[in-house]
Amino acid sequence: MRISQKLFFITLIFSLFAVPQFANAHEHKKAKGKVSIENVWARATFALAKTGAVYLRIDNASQSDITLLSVRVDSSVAAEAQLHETVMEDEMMQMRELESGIKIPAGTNLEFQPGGKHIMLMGLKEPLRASDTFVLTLVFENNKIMRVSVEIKDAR
Ligand SMILES: [Cu+2]
Repeated sequence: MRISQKLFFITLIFSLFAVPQFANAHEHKKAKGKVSIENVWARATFALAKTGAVYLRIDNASQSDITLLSVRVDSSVAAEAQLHETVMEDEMMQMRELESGIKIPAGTNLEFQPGGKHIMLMGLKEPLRASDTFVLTLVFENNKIMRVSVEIKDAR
């Protein structure tokens, strides 16, 4: 096997085993030493919306620092997904893309929430309808990939 094929298979195997743990409101199981993605949801949009936002929490209970590099959704959901932060500029709330990703030190959490860091969907193909779901792919450093199901909620 050539090196590139080997790398492909290693990546594939990793992504098969990197099944994220979904948080459950009633039971809080947290495996020690793992990276888990919790409370994944997106806000339902109005009919003609071209952008949407996804929120979630990344719990890095592992011994190593990790870096979230980028996020992706299928092109049937949106043209692009970006990591954004909200900042105050000239007394105005502005959004800025975090192009070099976000580091999550070992033993810490990263929270994406309304008014703060969020995952922005640009060029929505269809509005996000409450109770629908779609898949979000999180790409970490070292070719580590996690896929989570995003639940769309009516949060007005
Ligand atoms: Cu944004």
